[in-house]
Amino acid sequence: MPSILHPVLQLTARAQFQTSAPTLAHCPSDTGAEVAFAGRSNAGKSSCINALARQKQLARASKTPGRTQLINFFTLGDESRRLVDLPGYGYAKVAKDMKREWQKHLAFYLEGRGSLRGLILLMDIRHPLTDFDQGMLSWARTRNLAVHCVLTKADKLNRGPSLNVLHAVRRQLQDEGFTASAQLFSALKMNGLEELGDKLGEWLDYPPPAPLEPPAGLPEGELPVEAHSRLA
Ligand SMILES: Nc1nc2c(ncn2[C@@H]2O[C@H](COP(=O)(O)OP(=O)(O)OP(=O)(O)O)[C@@H](O)[C@H]2O)c(=O)[nH]1
Ligand SMILES: [Mg+2]
Repeated sequence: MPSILHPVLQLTARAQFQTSAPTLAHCPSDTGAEVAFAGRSNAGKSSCINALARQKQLARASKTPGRTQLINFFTLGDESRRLVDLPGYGYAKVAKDMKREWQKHLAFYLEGRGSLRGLILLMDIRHPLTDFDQGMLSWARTRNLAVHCVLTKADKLNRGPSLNVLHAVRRQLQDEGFTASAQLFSALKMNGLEELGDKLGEWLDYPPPAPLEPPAGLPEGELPVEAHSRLA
């Protein structure tokens, strides 16, 4: 079990559902910072958010792929930091028209959202780096958007084979010129939360940097004489 002391995991444990948006126009105010969870349908996006939130049913997790069809926002503490559960892509059984609609709104969101700091790209460890995932990586690279790959359902493989997949994914990312990082994750076993928490903290600027302490013995707001002369 990860240490509850991890500051970002304390923050994500305060996750609350904010709103579901069918289009970019319905999204909450584009301020602060947010991290979006993307990936193929059934990859484990909602389960990952639930694990971070330590709640079973915050984001809907389902055995029926294609359940999350809206852009779902979750606030962390206040509205200035958010996690976003994106609709899964690549689910074959969804009607073509509907698929095209989602893809259009997904593209608008990814292109138009100023507060988007990074993309968590979730991939089932048994099917990593599909064509869809590679398309997403290429697309993120053109937009200069940071990506962190999370290999989900790592509990489905033993430790050795899991690590082999992780190393192979990292190698392939590097060979193809992607700067994305990668990690193992299991929502079932709650493994990989701290590593993911580190990445979220980096992107969400959390915990915020401590304010600079004035040097001991000086009244607040005053610089030592030498500093004044250096600034002059
Ligand atoms: N064994 C195992 N199963 C998992 C894990 N994470 C998710 N699952 C299962 O995988 C299925 C899909 O999980 P979701 O979290 O709903 O996947 P999703 O990516 O949100 O799917 P969409 O909303 O359809 O795009 C569910 O049956 C989950 O219980 C995990 O870490 N281990
Ligand atoms: Mg989902």
